[in-house]
Amino acid sequence: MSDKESKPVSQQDKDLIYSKPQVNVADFRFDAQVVEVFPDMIKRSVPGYNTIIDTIGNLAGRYAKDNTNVYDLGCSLGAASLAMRRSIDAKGCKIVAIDNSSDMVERCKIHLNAFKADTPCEVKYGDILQEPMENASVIVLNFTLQFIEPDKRQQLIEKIADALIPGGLFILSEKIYDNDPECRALLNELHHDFKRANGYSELEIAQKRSAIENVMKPDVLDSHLSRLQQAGFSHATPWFQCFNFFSLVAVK
Ligand code: GEK
Repeated sequence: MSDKESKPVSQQDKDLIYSKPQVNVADFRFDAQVVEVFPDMIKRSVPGYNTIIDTIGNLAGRYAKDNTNVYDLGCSLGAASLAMRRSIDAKGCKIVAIDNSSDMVERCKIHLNAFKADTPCEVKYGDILQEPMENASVIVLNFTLQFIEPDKRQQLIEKIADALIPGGLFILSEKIYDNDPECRALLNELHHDFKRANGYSELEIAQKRSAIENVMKPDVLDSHLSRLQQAGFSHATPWFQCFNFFSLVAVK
């Protein structure tokens, strides 16, 4: 294991990926360079990220049932899996964390193996559209759906609904797009102020925006709610929103 791999998350590198001018800003990818700075990047870019991770842990403690699976879809470095593993006390429960970036998966395994826990966690390299899911009491999709092709999103939500046991919990967090141009501009400005306050320069904000715009396609809140309804979730409510970032819970 290299020095970098053994560093605690809190001491990992600062995100400087877009700090120098780039002639052509390439589309954003979850590659080795991003893995190095990911904990810093996501905390300084997503308002409420720590609150959302802590609450995912709390919710998993409440909803995880004995002898079921808990899925973390698009797990990145496993922050949600770690939070859930800390609070699940159901017996015979297993966490399955899946990501289609091999760099993320390798580092995620190191993070999860750094702590001992009673609940096993399997980290899998794979596409969440293809990987099997079954007998789930909790499924987490924390800022991942926005990276799935829009025409595959309904099919994924239906797959999640099918995999959940009755009473099972789905947690969905996303950046959202406001249809109203005035509100959209305001929420974007507030988000950019948040990034400025966290030390990102105008250049970093602008270059990251152009890197991500072809890759991440946010939906309006109503699309999320109607997808869930169509997939048969009987209860759904947003529990968190800060600017254009929100998280909801849905119960099957
Ligand atoms: C967290 N949930 O820290 N199959 C599997 N993984 C995918 C797919 C796919 N089809 N598409 C994208 N990903 C994490 C944060 S980040 C969000 C999630 C962000 C993965 C992708 O490789 C990346 O690791 C993750 O989804 C999205 O709680 O960085 O804004």
